[in-house]
Amino acid sequence: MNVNRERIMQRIDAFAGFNDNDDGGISRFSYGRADADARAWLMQICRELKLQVTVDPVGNIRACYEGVDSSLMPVLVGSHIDSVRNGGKYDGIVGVVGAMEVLTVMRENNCLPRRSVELIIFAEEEGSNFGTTMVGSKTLIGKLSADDLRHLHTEDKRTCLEILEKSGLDPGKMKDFVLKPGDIEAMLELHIEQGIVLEQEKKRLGVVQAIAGMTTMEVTVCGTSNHAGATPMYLRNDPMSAAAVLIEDIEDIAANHVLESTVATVGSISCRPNMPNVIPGEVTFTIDIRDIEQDAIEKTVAQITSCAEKISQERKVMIRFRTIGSSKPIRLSPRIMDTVKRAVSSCSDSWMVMNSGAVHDAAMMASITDVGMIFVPSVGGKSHNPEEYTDPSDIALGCQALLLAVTELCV
Ligand code: HGY
Ligand code: MN
Ligand code: MN
Repeated sequence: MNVNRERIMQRIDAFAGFNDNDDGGISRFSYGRADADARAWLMQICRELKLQVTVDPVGNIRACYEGVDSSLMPVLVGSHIDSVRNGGKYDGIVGVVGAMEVLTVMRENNCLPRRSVELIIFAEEEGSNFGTTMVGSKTLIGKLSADDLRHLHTEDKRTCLEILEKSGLDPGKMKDFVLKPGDIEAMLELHIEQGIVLEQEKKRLGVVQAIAGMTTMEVTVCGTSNHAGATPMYLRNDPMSAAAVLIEDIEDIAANHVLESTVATVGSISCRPNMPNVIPGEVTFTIDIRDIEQDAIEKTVAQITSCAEKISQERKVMIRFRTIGSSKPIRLSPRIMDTVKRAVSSCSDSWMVMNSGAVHDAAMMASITDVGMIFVPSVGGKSHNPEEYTDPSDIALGCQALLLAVTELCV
């Protein structure tokens, strides 16, 4: 059986058409208009493939290709369709279209797998609405409860519950959908690497062995708001300058004082009252800390908070931290890695075993089943921006490897 490269690229381009943005990149937040249109289009194709489509109370989609023996647990294959703001057209979508292609080819060949194969689309993987990544998969495995969702809100204070209910979803019913160990045979996710390793190593496919963990924190620096012109420098408790010093320390800690694999990013910042002629009263920013080793993440947090204490005393500002979300690093299942290695080696000898610096829903699903991931190269290592690009021949190769891996697991 072979995947159809032209159909794969047509579907990737079709998803790019579902976009709430008109300035170059893709913005398709879960529960938004473009997301709703993309989901409707995807579910239509699933119905045409005679798959049984279900949407759970937080918006995860599952489309089942019935297996012969219903007593066997299914194999899941999929990814996410939501995006960051002004992102690229391949993040998540390559895995979704890859999974669609697997089920399409199976249907075209009248496959009768022993186990059912389910396409799965996770809602709110990017966390673009609420700042917490992987909300769909975290609720699916019971890591987030309906009650936890009550505390999630958008920048303009719309609550997660409000947004889900507006989309016709009822997260209170999620407990009937939570998956536990033994419910699923395995899960596979094809994804763009979003880094530069495959390109540097001149490899076309990656077999993922570990996925980084992450801690996302919100930092609030409180000082004294005052007149920008009449307040002499020696009389200021300026939270913006204090934040600037701390942000520089954050970069230095991650770059030089933990592990080579440690990364930390200040990706969003705001201040109040946010006026050119007013010394701010308060500055708030986020830190996204990641590593393959959990103790490196904890060490980074500890060093950042001790720098903050020093700055707080020297500059007479108050600095407080709030953890917005976290996920531990995971090692992927050796059993599934072997399946993936067999699949990729049948497609090409240009492959390597590697880590993922990005987080993925597969990392959440690893707590209830064995997971495997296949990477395809990101040109220039670019992702989460409109220049994100992967060569169609690499995408088709990744889809072919995914087809072979799924076939091995479900027959
Ligand atoms: O942030 C990430 O690693 C993923 O793209 N959500
Ligand atoms: Mn992704
Ligand atoms: Mn992403």
